[in-house]
Formats: sequence, structure tokens, C-alpha cells
Amino acid sequence: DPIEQSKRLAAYQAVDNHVQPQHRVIGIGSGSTVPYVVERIVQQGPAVNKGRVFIPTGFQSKQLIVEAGLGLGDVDQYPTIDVTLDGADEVDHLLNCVKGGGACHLREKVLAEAASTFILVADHRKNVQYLGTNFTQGVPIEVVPFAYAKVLQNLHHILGSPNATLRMAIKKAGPVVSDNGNFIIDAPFGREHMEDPYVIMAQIKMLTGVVEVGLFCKMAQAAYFGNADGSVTIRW
Ligand code: DER
Repeated sequence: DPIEQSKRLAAYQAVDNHVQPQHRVIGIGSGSTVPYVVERIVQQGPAVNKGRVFIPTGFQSKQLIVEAGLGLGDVDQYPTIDVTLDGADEVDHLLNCVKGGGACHLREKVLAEAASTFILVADHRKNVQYLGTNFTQGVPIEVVPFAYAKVLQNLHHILGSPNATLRMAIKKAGPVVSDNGNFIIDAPFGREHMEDPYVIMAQIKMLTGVVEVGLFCKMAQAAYFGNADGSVTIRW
């Protein structure tokens, strides 16, 4: 599958460039690209992985670490992380990104901030000029269930996202519930809001009941995109 191959290419090069033997506390993101990050780290061998601690960004990420036989740690034990590697739903030309397609962006943002180096890995579909180009379902917003209707109302009538919706589960009745027990709202915004995503991110964050917003503004030091032709585009 060319998309899977491009994910693997990006992940392998990112690990080769940014996960060095002296890096001992490593944050692992969520989604379908980070398994290739873990795969490449395992290939660095048991000697270099012995004593390393891997911090997950949710249940899927934790399963990935445990199943790979790597050391598991918590961010409260290791509040300072050497490097965090994570996927993204879209990355613009200034390395702003949309995250939360997998409903994991709260813990992902904690680990992104806690890391000295934060690296994005993705296939070429995520490499865009402006956010909202390919990933059209909207900005993921984690909200406490008690407040979701009010947050939706504010998004519809005040912040300019009339099509914002509560994310419903597919193989479970009712809404998607995050690892933190919260709901997710997907809020599409027009291009005018995505010129500088920081502004809309701050406005959304201020809505009462919002826990975290899936806009990571200029947090990453580099982004690796696997291309269909087997090349890797690196942006920083
Ligand atoms: O939810 C997230 O932020 C994940 O990182 C996710 O969006 C990345 O998805 P993918 O690696 O499966 O494309």
C-alpha cells in the first residue's frame, strides 16, 4: 500500500535523525503512522533500548509500547521528555498542525509541550499550504460532556463554525469518548481562520467547557512527509 509505505518512510527517517542513543525518555503519539516509529526504534536494538522509557499519549499508544516490549513510563514520573514523535491530520507551511483525528490530542499536546524536541511524521496527504485543505472534517475539540451543547452553540453562532458537530462513535452507540472520559466536537473553519490558526485556537480554548483544541501552533521542530515516489520531504 503506497500510503502505508510513505508513512513508514517518514517514520524511519524521523527516528534515524532524531532518536539518538543518549535519548532516554521518548514520547510516543497516536494514530496509524506512529507504529512505524516504534518499529524503527525497536530496530535500534535491545542494547540501546534497555533502560529507555516510553511515554504514551493514550490507550492505543500504550498498547503499542507494551506490545513492542519497550519500557513504559508516565509523564508524571518523567515530566521532561527528550523527544516526542507523533502523527498529524494536516501540517501547514509554518508547521501549524491539526491533530485529534484519533481523539487523542489532549495527551498528545501535553507530551508535545513536555518534549525538548517534537517531531511530526505523516504521509504526503498531510502536507498542505493551509489547514483545512485535505482534512475537512474540522478542528477536533475535546470538551467535558456537561458543556458540549453550549460549546456547540458558541461555535455555531459566535466563532463562525456553523457546521460543528459532536463526533459520534461508529462501533459504539452514542458519542466518541476520549481516554479522559470527554467528548469530541469537530469544528470546520474557513480559510480566513486558518491564515493564523493561533487566533482561532485561543478563542476556542477560552470557551467554558473546552478541555483542549486540536491545533498545535508552531510546536514542532520538524515534520517528515513520506512521498508516493519513495522520497521524504522534511520541513522545519
Ligand atoms: O489524533 C491524532 O492527532 C493522531 O496523531 C492522528 O491524527 C494521526 O493520524 P494518522 O497517523 O493515523 O494519519
